[in-house]
Amino acid sequence: QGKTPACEDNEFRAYSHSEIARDAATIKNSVVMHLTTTFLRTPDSMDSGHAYLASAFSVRDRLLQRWNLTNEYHSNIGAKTIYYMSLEFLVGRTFDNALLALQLRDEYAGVLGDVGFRLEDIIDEERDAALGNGGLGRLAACYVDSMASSNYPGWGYGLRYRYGMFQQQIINGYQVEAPDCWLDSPNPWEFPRADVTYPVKFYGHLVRDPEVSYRYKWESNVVYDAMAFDMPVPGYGTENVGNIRLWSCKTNGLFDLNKFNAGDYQGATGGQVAAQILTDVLYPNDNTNEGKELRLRQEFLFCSATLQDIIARFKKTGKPMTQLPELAAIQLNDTHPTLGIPELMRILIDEEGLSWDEAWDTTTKTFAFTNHTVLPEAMEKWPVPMMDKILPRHMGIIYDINLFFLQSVEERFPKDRELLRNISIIEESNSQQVRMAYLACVGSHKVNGVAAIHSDIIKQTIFKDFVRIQGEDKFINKTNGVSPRRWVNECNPDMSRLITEAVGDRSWINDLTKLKVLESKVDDKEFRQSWWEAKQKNKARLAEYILATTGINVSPDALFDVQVKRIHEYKRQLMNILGVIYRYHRLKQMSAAERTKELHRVVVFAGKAAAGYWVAKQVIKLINSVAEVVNSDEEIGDVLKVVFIPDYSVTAAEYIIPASDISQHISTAGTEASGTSNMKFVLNGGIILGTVDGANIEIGEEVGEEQIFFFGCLAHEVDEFRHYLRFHQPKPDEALQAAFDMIQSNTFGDAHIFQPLIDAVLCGGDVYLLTVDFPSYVEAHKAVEAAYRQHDDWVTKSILSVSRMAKFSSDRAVQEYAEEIWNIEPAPVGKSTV
Ligand code: GPK
Repeated sequence: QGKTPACEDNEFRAYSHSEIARDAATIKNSVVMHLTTTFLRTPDSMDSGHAYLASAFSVRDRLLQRWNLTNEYHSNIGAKTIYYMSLEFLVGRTFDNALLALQLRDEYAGVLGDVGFRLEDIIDEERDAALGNGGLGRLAACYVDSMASSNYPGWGYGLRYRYGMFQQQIINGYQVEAPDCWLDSPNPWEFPRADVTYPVKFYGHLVRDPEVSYRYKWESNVVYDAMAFDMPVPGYGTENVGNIRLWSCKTNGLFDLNKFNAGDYQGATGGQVAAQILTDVLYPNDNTNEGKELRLRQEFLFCSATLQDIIARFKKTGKPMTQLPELAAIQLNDTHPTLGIPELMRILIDEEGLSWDEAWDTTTKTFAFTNHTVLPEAMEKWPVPMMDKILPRHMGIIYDINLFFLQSVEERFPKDRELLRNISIIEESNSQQVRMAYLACVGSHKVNGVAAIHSDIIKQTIFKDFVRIQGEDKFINKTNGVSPRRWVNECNPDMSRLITEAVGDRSWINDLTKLKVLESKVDDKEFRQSWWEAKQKNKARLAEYILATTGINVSPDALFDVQVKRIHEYKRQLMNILGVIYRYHRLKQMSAAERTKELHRVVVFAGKAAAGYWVAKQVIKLINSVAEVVNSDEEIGDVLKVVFIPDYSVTAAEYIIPASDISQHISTAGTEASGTSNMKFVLNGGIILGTVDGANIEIGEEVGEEQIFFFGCLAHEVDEFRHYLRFHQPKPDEALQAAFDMIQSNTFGDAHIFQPLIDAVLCGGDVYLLTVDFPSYVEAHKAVEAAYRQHDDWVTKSILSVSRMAKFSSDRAVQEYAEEIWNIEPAPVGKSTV
């Protein structure tokens, strides 16, 4: 109504389909146009910031054009689409990634070079999109990258947080959090969609349908508008462009003009403030559930807007709602988006008029669920009274889902009260709680873990009874993967050039099985030399980065020993720094002559602690205190350096990972679901020092035991050790005791501040088994050192490892999901460009 009809002009259509020319003059023209008309600057007043923005907008033009063509094509052929729902997308930067995908990097470097800018400096002007905490959020970003590059019609759905992952400052050795105001400067990589806006309701009351007992009308006057912002996701070597659609709370309609006119200015904007906060901040929790009411409302805003959008798109086909699973597959990235299940039920029953059984069948065929952790503190549970107040209709639907589920179980296992209590979606504790993992499991047709060991563990623990009831086939494994575009080609140009030479072309970037040819290069002297030099160059680049961010000078000739990830007790950064302290202790005992024989080592840490995680923050303080003492000890010099790089991010990882010789993945066995940086390190020619946990195990299987350093107790031994340590005093070995002694004698400042860390081991039952694993950890380090001294063998390990890493591409992972869970096929737009 009131809108012009679709365009009948074929010239218009032809223009929209003809690809923008790729020559230097066209690029230059487009950059200048954006500089002058999008940013109101002249070439004479162009600084590197505006050079970035103008270039980025000109690249974005190309992406948006392809975005349109991709969506037009997919809707024309009626392609089934995968919707990846995730509260986190840890995207990082886009400019370089897009230039590589479009294969226009050299062209842009040339054009910018003509006006006196280095492409590397321009790339550095971009801020990370840090809408995630760690592995889970980065996995989501890698998966949409793979969907686009493998031509699967796929969208990510998430929230457009105004403040992403906080910026970490280190002040006096402590972490201090500052807001990440990433949207303060223009963001070329999002496209606002004012016309894609949905109302999302909260609170209110229910009116029962007079005819159908389970159908309700939900009435409330608390309604917020969620507006879409689209982030194009360039596919590499294809014309497909994917999309991440992020919701932002729109507040204009909530301005209270009457209150304003009456002089109540604060009251006038109160409603706006209440709404906006819903999409203001990313909760900085990794592997922990905070259980805050605002978080629940955030999750619902996300789920409701997303489901409304998916259904609106489906309804354009005119097909009956029961056919939704034929055109849409929805993947739940952990339990955070689980409210999508009752929200779809509500829409289908209350608004679309389906029967309960039709709605349930449609819902369970549409949803699938990925679990990412077994840590009890991470399990999402919401108090029933809270859910009932905020989402009365959904609470009712969850009760009914639970009732029907328990009835069906009761039929098959009559009188097993304990079984019913164990599997109930409602936990009958003092105050009732909704167990989101159980709801996600019951409402999905497939449940998967993220590495083989993890998928086994969830079948034996949290989902044990569900396996018995719903059958083995529902519970499967999908080992994680990482994008070779960002995590090799983009972050490691020198090694990538070598691989391209060995393979003969760039096809490996979309097909890591091609890495196999590296195996034939392992004895090629020249190749080996270049391989080593590429690593040394990456180490020199990291040394510069370390100097710039910490002021510490490190030598690229040392062994680079890296642990970068969220700070968490289960990841055991504490064990690492205790190992460093023990090393320092030994070095101090040696004569100067003995010390000259020691292998030089740079120990690098980086990672953020959740703002409220006190123990993790003390670990950061301890690392920085040790660094300060060790680095200024003239006796030690370059033999040992300790570095904590502040503000770990995707971009920091792109500097750090290609420069590592050895990286540590040392979680207590059975606690790290998969890990994904382990894959990135090995793909960049680094070697792992790790426990028999998560994807370390499968990496070891692929690269061979010569190429990985394992230590520590095994997952099936953990319970027994923990049980023992609950009743017996843990006994640190001499090495660990020496480290404790050094701390307690105030070597690293006032020992009192670190005593709680020691107490957690000696008096708190040593839950993460430091006393158990420390001796083998020290031995493993010795083995690493001996191996690194055999320079030639080390290069062999590095090349062989990379050649055997095909399995850990996110392309392989996404293909498995597509075939075994989503039932969806690639739909390439136009021709391949590789
Ligand atoms: C798991 F439960 C969670 C979480 O809240 N955040 C998060 O990043 C991680 N994860 C696991 O800890 C990793 O082992 C895993 O590789 C990653 O998710 C992706 O699956």
